[in-house]
Amino acid sequence: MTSDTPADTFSFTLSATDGAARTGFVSTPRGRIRTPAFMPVGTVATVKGLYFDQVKAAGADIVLGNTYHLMLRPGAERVAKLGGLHKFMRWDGPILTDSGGFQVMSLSSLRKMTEQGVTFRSHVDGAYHEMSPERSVEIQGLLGADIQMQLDECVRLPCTDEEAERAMRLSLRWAERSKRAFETQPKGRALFGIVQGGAVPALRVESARALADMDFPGYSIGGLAVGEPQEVMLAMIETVAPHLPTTKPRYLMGVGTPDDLLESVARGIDMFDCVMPTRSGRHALAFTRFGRINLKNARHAEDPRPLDEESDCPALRDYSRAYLHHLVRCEEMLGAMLISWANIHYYQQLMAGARAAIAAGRYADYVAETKAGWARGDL
Ligand code: PRF
Repeated sequence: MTSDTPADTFSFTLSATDGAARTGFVSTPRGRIRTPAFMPVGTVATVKGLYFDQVKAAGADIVLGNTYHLMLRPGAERVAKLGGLHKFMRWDGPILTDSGGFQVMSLSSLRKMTEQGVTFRSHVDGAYHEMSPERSVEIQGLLGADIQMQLDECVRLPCTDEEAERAMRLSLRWAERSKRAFETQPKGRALFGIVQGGAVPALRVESARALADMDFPGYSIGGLAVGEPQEVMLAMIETVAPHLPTTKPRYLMGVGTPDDLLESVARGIDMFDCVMPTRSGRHALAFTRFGRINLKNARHAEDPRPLDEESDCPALRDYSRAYLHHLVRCEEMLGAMLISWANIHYYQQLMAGARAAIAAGRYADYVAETKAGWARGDL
């Protein structure tokens, strides 16, 4: 097989490690995902404010979709009838879908969790819905997702040890059921198990080991970045990573800031997703080599400089800060679009730099240099 022949199976190849940091690629029938990877979030079949051409040109190999949102609108059966999510939204690379467990927790009202699954009221129209591990996998299959997530229960932190243990054990039972439900899907797709266990190291270890025994093609770490300080999140990653097989990708769900990404890569994480670059883009906050720049701020009103004149992204290179500030002040949609584009590009650059640095055995230097750039600012 030559390097550009699509794989017909799902696999993970490590090319280099540097301390606990790893670089390599995930192969799927729809293409390769270079790791460490940042996956832009396309909740309702759109990375908000960007064309998929821009997402791809920024360097993203994979995007994320959400079972919860897409089951409510436009509905999984409808997407399947229209030829699947890739065709529907015109993205031909790999797609990862989240299972819905986390979104039910954060968005719906009147949730009821039972052994069977979760019933909830839609945040869109208040209608009642049911989701079981089997139905979540069925929906992800109808969407045609290349990488799918088991249904899990994520609890906010802080929580009691009892609560963390109950949700972790339920998630393990749901992992088994999800895996069985996934068996009928086409070859080349992958289902990941999700580590839970709150901020309790023993529960995290037990969860990781039990999932590793079930032999998933990849492992997600859930239940973090849900209210705890960064140091707790990083400590949990350090606790969990040694219990996951080194030969499988590790995905830290819903994380994070550029700093979270660098620190998590240093502890062995391969994949990330987060709404932060696009959500912040809609709130006028740009992530750059020089740190965060809030374009609402009046100090930008007469600044003719672009966000980063050395970037190869037009959003960073070609538009003045004064113009971006003006668009934001006028609440013009182009402002949100340009800043979201700049942020997606910056996140991809950050991961490209991490991959190169790990391959060169200089990841610690890369982290130090990148953070020095944020601290120095651009003034
Ligand atoms: N579980 C699932 N999706 C998630 C999370 C989780 O715990 C998180 C937590 N950061 C984000 N997205 N299924």
